[in-house]
Formats: sequence, structure tokens, C-alpha cells
Amino acid sequence: MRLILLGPPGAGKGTQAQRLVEKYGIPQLSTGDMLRAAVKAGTEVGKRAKAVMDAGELVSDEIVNAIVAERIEQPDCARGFILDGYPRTLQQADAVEGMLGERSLRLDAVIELVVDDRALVGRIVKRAQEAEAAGQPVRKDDNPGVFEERLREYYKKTAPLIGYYYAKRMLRGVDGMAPIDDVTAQIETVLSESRS
Ligand code: B4P
Repeated sequence: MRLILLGPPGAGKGTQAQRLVEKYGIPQLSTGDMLRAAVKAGTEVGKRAKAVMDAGELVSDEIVNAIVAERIEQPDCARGFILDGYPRTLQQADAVEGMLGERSLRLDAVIELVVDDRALVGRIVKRAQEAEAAGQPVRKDDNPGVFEERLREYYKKTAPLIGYYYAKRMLRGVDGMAPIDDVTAQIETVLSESRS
């Protein structure tokens, strides 16, 4: 199974992807996590991505497409994968099609997590507060100022993907405002329908 989780920052893509990994036994390919790992490791990609991510902007398509292309070559992706936070631009969506097309594969579903902007900011602030209280590092982009920029980037560059996948009859919306377990249940329903 190959699916895309689409939605604004803080919509719960990562949260849901982790649960789907357990249920379906396929890996989560989170470009956010891969980029944060590159920053932490101080690689060339990490050095180029750090300032962009800290400012709440999108890292270049060239960098992100390259890390995903390399990742999906790994043996654990042979049975499928969950794309979490990728694609985020129309150019990245084209790249996905290319990567799958050359392997004669297709996507099973594109799931949009629909959440109000106000709830998104609340979640991000809560995550930052909880990390701080637990003595864990707080993500540099998890503050209201940078979050505003992340949301602007989302509407400008990522939201067009909704129309793109809708036109391809692949888009399925789920209510991302619901409690986490209910969102998972909605996604599982969508996936069982798309596979039957
Ligand atoms: P990401 O790491 O993808 O960050 P995100 O959009 O904030 O995450 P997500 O939607 O997964 O929210 P989460 O489950 O964590 O991206 C970070 C940065 O990396 C980007 O700004 C960009 O710079 C760069 N980047 C990544 N991919 C890129 C790409 N393809 N192209 C270019 N640049 C890229 O949930 C957030 C919080 O909400 C959590 O605390 C969670 O517990 C809570 N929550 C989740 N579901 C909930 C629910 N149903 N109810 C209540 N709370 C919920």
C-alpha cells in the first residue's frame, strides 16, 4: 500500500503515520523527520535546510525529492510506504508520479487531514509547552510567529495539491479535528474502501 498524508502543519500527519506503521507494517517516510535528522547529523543537506526550516519555509524541491527518491529504493519500501508531509508542492507531486511510474507502481490513496487554522496553532503551542516541561528540546519552528509562516507556505504552495489530487479522483478528506483515535479509524475506513 502506498499512500500520501496531506494537510497543514500540525494537522496530525506524523501522529497518524506512526499508527498506520503499526497497523500495516509499512514504513513512514516523513520528510520533516528526514530533514531534522540531516540537520542534527550536520550533513551538507542539513546545513542547507536548517535556516529554511527554522524560518518556517519549505526546503527546496531539489533537496526533498532527492532524499525521498533515495529512501524509496530501500528494501523496506518494497511492500509500500506512507508519505508523511511529502509531496508539499506541485513539483514534488510530479516527482512522486515519476518515481512510482518508473517502477510501474501507483498510489492507493491521498488522505487530507482537515483541521481549522486556530486549532493548528493551539496544537503547536501545546507541543512546545509539553516538550519544555519534560526537559526535551523544543522544535525551533514550533512557535506562533514561525507557525504563521508555515501556514502561509502551506496555503501558497501545498494547498494546490488538494485540487490536483481531487481532479485525479484520489483525494479523500478526513476530519482531523476529531480525537486522535477517531481520526485513525476514519483513515482505516478510507483505506479499506480504496483497497476493496
Ligand atoms: P513536518 O515535520 O512535516 O511538520 P508538521 O507539518 O508540523 O507535522 P504534522 O502535520 O505531522 O503534525 P503532528 O502529527 O506532528 O515539517 C516541518 C518542516 O520541514 C516544514 O516546515 C519544512 O520546512 C520542512 N519540510 C518537511 N517536508 C517538506 C517537503 N516535502 N518539502 C519542503 N520542505 C519540507 O501533530 C502536531 C501536534 O498535534 C502534535 O503535538 C500532536 O500530538 C497533536 N495532534 C495530532 N493529531 C491531533 C488530534 N486529532 N487532536 C489533537 N491533537 C492532535
